[in-house]
Amino acid sequence: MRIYFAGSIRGGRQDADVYLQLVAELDKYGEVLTEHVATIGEEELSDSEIFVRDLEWLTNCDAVVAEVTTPSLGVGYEIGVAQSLGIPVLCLYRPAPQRRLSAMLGGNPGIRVSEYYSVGEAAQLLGEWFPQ
Ligand code: 6IA
Repeated sequence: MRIYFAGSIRGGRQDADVYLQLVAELDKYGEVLTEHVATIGEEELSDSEIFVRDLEWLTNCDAVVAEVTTPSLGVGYEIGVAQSLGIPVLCLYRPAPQRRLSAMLGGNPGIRVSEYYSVGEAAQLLGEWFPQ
């Protein structure tokens, strides 16, 4: 199982710690193609090299797991591409009083959006979503 993990980079890194823990969970289900989303430091790649590399991974993955609590243009784009290719998408979202998830995800019947409040809960959701 090749898993594309999507999480905010330029949209804001406040959930980077959560991404790290989710990637550790995802490792149980297959190969995580995009571990750098959790660990990212400065990369030497240009934006166009990043785009080409990530699109290559995205178009060749078996499943997309996106952490969508921190809004990110890149993550939204990746979800749209995956959906149009028929790749299963699971979005993980932590609700909070001061934010609302985009209707493009929350109202989208073609993807799964699951709410969670702790990484333990997210781990359980992943266990239910991935085929045994
Ligand atoms: O719009 P965002 O930057 O928040 O988009 C984040 C999403 O786009 C992630 O799920 C990644 O798959 C992809 N992405 C965006 N920027 C990069 C990147 N930048 N490296 C890898 N994937 C990326 C490297 C530069 C960084 C050191 C700031």
